[in-house]
Amino acid sequence: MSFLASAHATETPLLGTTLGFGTPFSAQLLSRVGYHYLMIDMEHNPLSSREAGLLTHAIGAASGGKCKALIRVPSHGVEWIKWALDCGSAGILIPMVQSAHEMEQIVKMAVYPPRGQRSFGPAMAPFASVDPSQTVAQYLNETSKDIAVIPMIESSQGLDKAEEICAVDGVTAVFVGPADLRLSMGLAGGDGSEKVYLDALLQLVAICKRLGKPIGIFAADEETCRKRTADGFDFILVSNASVVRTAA
Ligand code: 3PY
Ligand code: MG
Repeated sequence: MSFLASAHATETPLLGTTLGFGTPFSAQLLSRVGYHYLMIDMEHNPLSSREAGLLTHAIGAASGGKCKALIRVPSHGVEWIKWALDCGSAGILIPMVQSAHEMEQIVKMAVYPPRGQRSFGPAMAPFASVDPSQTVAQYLNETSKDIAVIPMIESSQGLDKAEEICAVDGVTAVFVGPADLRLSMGLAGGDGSEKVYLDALLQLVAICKRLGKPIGIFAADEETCRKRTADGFDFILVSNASVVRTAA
């Protein structure tokens, strides 16, 4: 069971923020301020897989495993999914998933047989663990079964197909990309109070509650974070830029 399952069982969402810098020091610092997870964002930052691996290991070591590393891959390509998982991350976010068929393909790449076709080679993965005795065999037989595979619903098309996408066996949680979702609905900005948008969010929350899967979303500031908590989101990703802006 992925670490996000605990979020689903409580009223208080798990909180995380994004990491877009390749410096392990920023990962170490942020992993100790109380976030439940950090999202290493390879989609909107030119981070290499090597950097994502170093950041993943830095987060685990600096937080003693309390803070989990999720990696947002830049596309659905098998190489990104393989590298993001092989470095030992606790899960992957996959942008712009728009059909159950796409999701089935992603699960195949992310999960070992018999369910999927993930290729074997997690030599780096045990080093993401805080347990120094963790072996590749343990990773294969235990840890890899708890990995979070998280499609992002962030388009009108994804919204239309959300029920089928979220229901795919192997999807452990779901994440909403509000900015892209709004763009595809003809709306500007990362948040808003238009009925069509709020209805879409509640529809996605209802689907995930029905399926028993945690659902997360971006929130640019504290007020949005509170609104999305009230809407029933289980994990929230606070934008790092807004944290820095608030602090400045
Ligand atoms: C979205 O809101 O669409 C995002 O993916 C933000 O990076
Ligand atoms: Mg997006």
